[in-house]
Amino acid sequence: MSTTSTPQRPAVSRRHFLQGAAALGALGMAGSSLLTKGALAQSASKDTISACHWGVFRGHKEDGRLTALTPWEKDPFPSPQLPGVLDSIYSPTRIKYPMVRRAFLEQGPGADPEGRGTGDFVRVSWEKAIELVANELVRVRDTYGPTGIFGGSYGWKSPGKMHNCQTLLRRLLKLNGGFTNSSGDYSTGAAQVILPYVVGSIEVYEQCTTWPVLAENTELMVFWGANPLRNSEICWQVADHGSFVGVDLLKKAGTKAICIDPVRTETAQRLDAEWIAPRPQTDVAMMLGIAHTLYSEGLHDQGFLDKYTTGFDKFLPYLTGEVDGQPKSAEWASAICEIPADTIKDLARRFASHRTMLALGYSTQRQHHGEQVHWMLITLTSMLGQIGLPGGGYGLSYHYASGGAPTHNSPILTAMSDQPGGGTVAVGEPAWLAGGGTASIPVSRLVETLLNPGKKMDFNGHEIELPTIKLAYWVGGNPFSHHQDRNEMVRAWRNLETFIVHDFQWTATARHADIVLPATTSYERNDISQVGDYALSHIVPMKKLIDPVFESRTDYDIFTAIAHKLGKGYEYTEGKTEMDWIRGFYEAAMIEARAKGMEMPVFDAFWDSDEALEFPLLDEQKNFVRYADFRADPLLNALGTASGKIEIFSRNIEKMHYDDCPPHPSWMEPVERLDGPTTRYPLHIAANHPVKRLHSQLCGTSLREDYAVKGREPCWIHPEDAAARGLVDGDIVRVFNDRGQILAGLVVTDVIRKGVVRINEGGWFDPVDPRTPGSLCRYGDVNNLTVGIGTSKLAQGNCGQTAVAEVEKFEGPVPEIMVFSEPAAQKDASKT
Ligand SMILES: Nc1nc2c(c(=O)[nH]1)N[C@H]1C(S)=C(S)[C@@H](COP(=O)(O)OP(=O)(O)OC[C@H]3O[C@@H](n4cnc5c(=O)[nH]c(N)nc54)[C@H](O)[C@@H]3O)O[C@H]1N2
Ligand SMILES: Nc1nc2c(c(=O)[nH]1)N[C@H]1C(S)=C(S)[C@@H](COP(=O)(O)OP(=O)(O)OC[C@H]3O[C@@H](n4cnc5c(=O)[nH]c(N)nc54)[C@H](O)[C@@H]3O)O[C@H]1N2
Ligand SMILES: [Mo]
Repeated sequence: MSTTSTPQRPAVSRRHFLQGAAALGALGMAGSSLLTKGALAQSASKDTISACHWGVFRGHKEDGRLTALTPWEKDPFPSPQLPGVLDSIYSPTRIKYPMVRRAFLEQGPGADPEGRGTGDFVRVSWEKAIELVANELVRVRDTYGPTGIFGGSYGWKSPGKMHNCQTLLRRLLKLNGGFTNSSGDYSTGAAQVILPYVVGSIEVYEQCTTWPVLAENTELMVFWGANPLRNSEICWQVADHGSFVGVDLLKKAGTKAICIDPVRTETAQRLDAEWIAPRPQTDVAMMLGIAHTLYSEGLHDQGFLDKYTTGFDKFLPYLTGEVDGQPKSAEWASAICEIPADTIKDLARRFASHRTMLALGYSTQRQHHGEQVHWMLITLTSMLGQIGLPGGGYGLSYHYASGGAPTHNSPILTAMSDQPGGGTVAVGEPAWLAGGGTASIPVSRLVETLLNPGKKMDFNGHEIELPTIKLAYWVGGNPFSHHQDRNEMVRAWRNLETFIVHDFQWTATARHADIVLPATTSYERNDISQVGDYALSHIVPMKKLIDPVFESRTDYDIFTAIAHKLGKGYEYTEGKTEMDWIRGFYEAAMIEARAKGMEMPVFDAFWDSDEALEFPLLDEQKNFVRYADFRADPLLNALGTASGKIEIFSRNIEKMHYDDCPPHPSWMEPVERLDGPTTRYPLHIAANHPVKRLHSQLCGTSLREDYAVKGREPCWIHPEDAAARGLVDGDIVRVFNDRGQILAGLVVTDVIRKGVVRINEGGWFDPVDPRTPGSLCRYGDVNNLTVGIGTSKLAQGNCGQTAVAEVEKFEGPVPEIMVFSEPAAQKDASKT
């Protein structure tokens, strides 16, 4: 069984961190105090500070009820989603009480699994709920072994070092003897597995050359499927919105921008970028066409390739067509991506003749054969030879969590370990990396596992045996939103005997659970975090703003109660309260700060100040250039690859002999794509990340009124595609393929490429008949349409951006949406 895991969101690489520390000493900042007495006194009258993925804010309370969230004074671009955050606390979709599915309660585990999602719940007491959960954890462990329990529980749980519900879950499951874990994530599942072979690190979450350096040096900024002005609205920790500042710097500098994307994005519009819209999923072909032009016109940098890379000689016969008779010329690429050959050649010449930064997003690897795109981009930029120069090369996180916002010189807050008795651990090295589970599967292969227990699966050079899973326990994630091929998933879920969920929202996942436990939001408990995944500019108190609403409890309290029931209460808590843990994380940071020559205020002063604690920004970090050190000395600063260089050909991958992941970047047809050779439907579905949501979060709030069309999830379509189908703006349409069907509300717009429709991920799944897989989704969950296969045998990532479908006008009576209210049976159910 492979235990390969990859960290989800490392903040800064260790190397940068040490550089920062050294620089600080040089600046003679030793002993400087970070929070003055004046600053503490001044803030006494302000509303309470708190924070979440969307940023720092202050909560205003009247009569015990939160009435407003005001953006933090220091947030340069506060998120327009904040009103939705407030609404999520009190919305009709809030889970109020512990609930159990009636068939499960009356007939036991595994009863009537087809009835999941029908909303037939019974309200139970907390005591009863805790007992049911504890009994199930013991029963399934004793019957099937610990791997019968799935605790992978992926998703965007709230930030906060204390109430990390996934750590809390794994801590409990470890005390119960173990569990099946998951590795990787849905964001960069393909790239994070292949890039260690190419550049020696997962790279996708590494800091990029900073925005100020770009503004000063970059002549051509290419946003390749990358949209900072939407995707950096949030962070995995607390959003700093530094990418918005960065894009403004480019705007002021007048930097020329190109957007390669089926959508003319917010970023493209803000920068008046040239818009190039290839067929989705054909980017590798287009990059090959550019690379071929560079080579055939002698524009490539052979010196860079010789000094800093290996394997170009093995890739070249593929590029020129020597091995397969097909030169990967601009003309060849044009036939695949539908961008004129002249445009492709022109791009090659402009890239080579300017200081060019290629910013690549994640969507292009969330596709069948998604491993190839990042590899090919790095190959292309290696040929351009600008990697490590100020403003040149490539960046893989300019669009994400404000990558490129300069990193402040701060200590890293520790967090609770998922190893009972393990104390605290450094963030960026999650405990589940070291501890793992008893077994582990690639995160997006759960449905495959449920359908094929015992099957052998290829994964990253290993063969893993898929475990038999009978109980899934989900906290802080929404698999009935995030996973692909919803109907296959609904069928697979029937193999579970028990499904337990904590959430504060009646998501489709909660609706499909057997036991639902109401968690608090972050705003009903205390916690602590850092601002900016890359910026790390402040340590911020995430203060409790109101008491828990209805019967909700913190995940920590819920798990503590279960641990007590299992006779492991003390092991679980180590005798510590919420505030004990938070104080501990802060005080560990104090020690680290002191070692770096900075004096942080004592915890009580920090906590009572209602302020975020700011850390200094050093010139060296402000002017950070990715790979400058590697470029300066490739021997001393060798990469973590087998050769220490960028690998355009990988012997390690070659040894795996995978038919769907060759040893150098290659164009391979995905299972389906727009105008593909075997594709049965005429429109590509771009399942992008939503503007006014975080995935499915806030879909149940008043924010929906800003974007829903006749109450449905919007479906953007090009005017010509609409006209060809007799459709007009505002129509309710049915979008369908062989896998599923959804309703959506039509938005006719020319900011989308012809042949592509856009339906954002995260719309709540609302099947007309939950007992019948394939039933119409009334609201518009796009994952009814996407494919459920893995990207390749190498990474087994998800393919959330692989889907084709057809759109037609919906005829007949429009079904009422049910998913934004409580499950009906709740109201008349009596307490047991
Ligand atoms: N087709 C397609 N599918 C996709 C994508 C795509 O691009 N296209 N994107 C993929 C990507 S990149 C991702 S990251 C995933 C996102 O998938 P998820 O992260 O699963 O999506 P969220 O909607 O953020 O779900 C988080 C859930 O956790 C709950 N929650 C938050 N805080 C807490 C807490 O403290 N305690 C408890 N108990 N619950 C809490 C929220 O209410 C919410 O229901 O989706 C993936 N799916
Ligand atoms: N507001 C908001 N921000 C978010 C999130 C959110 O839910 N809401 N989610 C966060 C998370 S978890 C993640 S992982 C990141 C995701 O970051 P990404 O995966 O980069 O985001 P996407 O929106 O899926 O896609 C980015 C762009 O790629 C384009 N695109 C799609 N397919 C193709 C293609 O085949 N080729 C090309 N060239 N372009 C294509 C899309 O049109 C879109 O403009 O975003 C994060 N930021
Ligand atoms: Mo993600």
